[in-house]
Amino acid sequence: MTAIAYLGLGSNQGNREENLRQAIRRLDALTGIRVLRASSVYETEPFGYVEQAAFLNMAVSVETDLSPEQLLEAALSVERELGRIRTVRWGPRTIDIDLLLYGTSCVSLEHLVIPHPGLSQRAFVLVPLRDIWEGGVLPGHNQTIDHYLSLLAEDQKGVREWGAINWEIGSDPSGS
Ligand code: PH2
Ligand code: MG
Ligand code: MG
Repeated sequence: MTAIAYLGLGSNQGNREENLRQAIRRLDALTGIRVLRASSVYETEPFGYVEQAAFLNMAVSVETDLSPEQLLEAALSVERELGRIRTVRWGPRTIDIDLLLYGTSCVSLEHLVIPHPGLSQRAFVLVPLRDIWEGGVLPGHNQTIDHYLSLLAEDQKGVREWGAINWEIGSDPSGS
């Protein structure tokens, strides 16, 4: 059984663009994960803990044979490979990979909730997701992305289109 899942990526430390690019390439290289589409990249004001640098945020869709828990573990392994060190909650990070959606499934475990519980309140997640999400209606909530975005009209001003990442193309001296 394969599923289509959506991941949210964010970086506000180091070479933010390269961190996103490496994260996508490494996810795609893992057995059982194939990256399908990548959203535009957005530069976003920090949310929650505001005394930190601006983020680059984006979303990707993947086709996966992994279970939700295996996919979460895969995302955390890529975070670790890219040198993420967890200090302040919601604080600066080289890379954050969040599991946003897994097909039309709802998951409610202590360490994993899908759809991602912050999704509907965060313009920096919703705006990139809107670029690539085919589903349209949030599982378990029956609301559209546009509905949530209409409630966040003000917050969207902190989300500016920044560019695109060519994660499939280009030479990579480290060979990864
Ligand atoms: N991630 C957080 C906390 N705050 N703010 C922005 N703009 N983008 C993020 O990805 C982000 C954040 C915790 O995961
Ligand atoms: Mg996050
Ligand atoms: Mg996270």
